[in-house]
Amino acid sequence: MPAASLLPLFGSAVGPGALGGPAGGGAGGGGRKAAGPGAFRLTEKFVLLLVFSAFITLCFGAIFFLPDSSKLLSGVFFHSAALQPPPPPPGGQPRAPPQPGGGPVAAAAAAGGAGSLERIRADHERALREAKETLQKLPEEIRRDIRQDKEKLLQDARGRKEAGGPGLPQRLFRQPVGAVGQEPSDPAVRQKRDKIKEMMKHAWDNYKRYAWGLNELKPISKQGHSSNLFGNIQGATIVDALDTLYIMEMKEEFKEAKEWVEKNLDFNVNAEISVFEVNIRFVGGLLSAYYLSGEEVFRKKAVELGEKLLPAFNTPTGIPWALLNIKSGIGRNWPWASGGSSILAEFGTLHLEFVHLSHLSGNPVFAEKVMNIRKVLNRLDKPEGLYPNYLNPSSGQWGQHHVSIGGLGDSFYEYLLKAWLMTDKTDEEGKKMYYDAVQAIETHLIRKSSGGLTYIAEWKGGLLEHKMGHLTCFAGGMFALGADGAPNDRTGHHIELGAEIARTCHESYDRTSMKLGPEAFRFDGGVEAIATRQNEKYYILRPEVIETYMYMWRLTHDPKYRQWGWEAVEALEKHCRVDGGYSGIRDVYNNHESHDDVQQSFFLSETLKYLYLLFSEDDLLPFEHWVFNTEAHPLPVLHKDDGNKEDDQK
Ligand code: DMJ
Repeated sequence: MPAASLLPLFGSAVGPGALGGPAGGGAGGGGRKAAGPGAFRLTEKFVLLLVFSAFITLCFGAIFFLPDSSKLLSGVFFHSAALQPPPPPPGGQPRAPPQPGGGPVAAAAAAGGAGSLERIRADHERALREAKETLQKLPEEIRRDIRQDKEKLLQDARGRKEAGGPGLPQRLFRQPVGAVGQEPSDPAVRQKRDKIKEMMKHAWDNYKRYAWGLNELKPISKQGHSSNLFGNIQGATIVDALDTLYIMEMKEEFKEAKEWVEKNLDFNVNAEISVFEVNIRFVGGLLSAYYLSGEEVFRKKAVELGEKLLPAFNTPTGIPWALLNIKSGIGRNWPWASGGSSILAEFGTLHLEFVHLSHLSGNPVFAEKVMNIRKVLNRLDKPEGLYPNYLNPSSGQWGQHHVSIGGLGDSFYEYLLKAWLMTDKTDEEGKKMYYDAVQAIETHLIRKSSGGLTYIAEWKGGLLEHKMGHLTCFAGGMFALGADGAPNDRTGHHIELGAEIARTCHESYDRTSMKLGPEAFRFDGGVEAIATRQNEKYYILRPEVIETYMYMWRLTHDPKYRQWGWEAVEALEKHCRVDGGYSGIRDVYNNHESHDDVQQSFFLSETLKYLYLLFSEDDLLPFEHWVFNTEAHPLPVLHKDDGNKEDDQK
């Protein structure tokens, strides 16, 4: 805007008192003319200076309010170039290969871009309005406003300090039941548990030695490993390991991890992250660390991170984006996902953490976001009662009809059940959705091989692919955990289903040379529970089979589950342990190890924790008082008789 057009505004606001001229229309201008340009008085000079500084500020403001040109360009010019290479093999979900097309993804990205243009325009208009208002004020008024703003900031800072965090209500911490347990009474079991603790120490010490503060460890090359799932948020292994260190009573290590979190865990970074991975590992890890230890820093960081994730829900349906830039708040979906869709296992695996974020922050917004996901899902027709893995966040319609209880689908089902359990069995909607889904899974996906092994196949538009992923093996534990509430007297049936899945998954381990399970195994072409494709023969230290052993042990006390767990310990020690930590294996059917050189953070948060619990007494993190998020981070059950006052007392 030209400076001249601002002058009349200014002249009428300053008034006669300021300029010493006659009152009346145009007095300010008249006064300036009479004095002549070379003879400005001090007040006039000050006023002119003010006008020009406002003008310069506006020009700079306009530059900053302009949208990020690279984003605009990619939205406008690169519609058909939205295909990007898929992210490298993930810690969590397996990623589907890139698909041709990519138009819907670009459209989705463009939708996000249109939203942000709107925001930018609104910001710009607001800034102009504010600048105009400021120009109409007397210098004394401006000085007073600045003073008041300063005081308010100081007051807010004082208030935050007293409350213990940014806007967090004060909260009396009481440690929930079972944060610590007894020593196992049987010396042989104690010895095994000690061995597992020693494994944790080996994994932790090497991470500390070679990759401290980075996300993961490369145990062969002895350096840090970074995955793009966390953008440039750092310290995934530290946050993922906190609660395992706590329950194993590795106090020194827990203390150093806490200090790192206090000093270094930083979410004010320009990073595009996976909402799902950051939620299950970082938010989940911080929440558990808080509930176990009562250290405020974990509550504060969890809520801070939760707030950073909220813009992911800014889609037409409220189904969140898979990827989010936590600085700009711009989201998008994986370029390979069918029709620009969000992924069931990703947006369906936020519920437990977000309910706890609301509980700990007093801010209902987190719970509202995840309850809305339920609402959207409940409005949709489900093919044969099944949930496809892809849902478009803009149209609210399913993408490709691919159903899986393994990658892309898995933890959505887990969270329905656990939402019900975590609310002390009051979340009836979650309960119904879970048991209805299991019914459909049993009818359409669960099959028995000719050799008598029960498996869960994948469903593609009505056709079955007789393949089961390592990830799917978690379902044995889930069926057993949900057995108690199963409708129509089917408790025994659900426990049996869990036991059968556990047996099948054990077979998938037992039929390899290394006694460690492949990423996926098949029941066709004359094989049962064996991987037939080279790219499905790897093992990346995943926990799901051991997770199922742990649930089956707790719920049946059948000693075979501890025996199978111990077989896994021996195999891990023999094939995955190296000087610099633990590594995944490229081919579990080979007699010689080819290491992948990654110590996944979930090895410390899940695999070792479930093993430790398998050899602990049932009083450590008992199921009546805790549920595990999908990364094995324990969250307390919100007991109804406590109201929303407090958690259980010891
Ligand atoms: C973990 O990150 C979580 O368990 C997730 O739900 C899927 N799988 C990986 C470990 O295999």
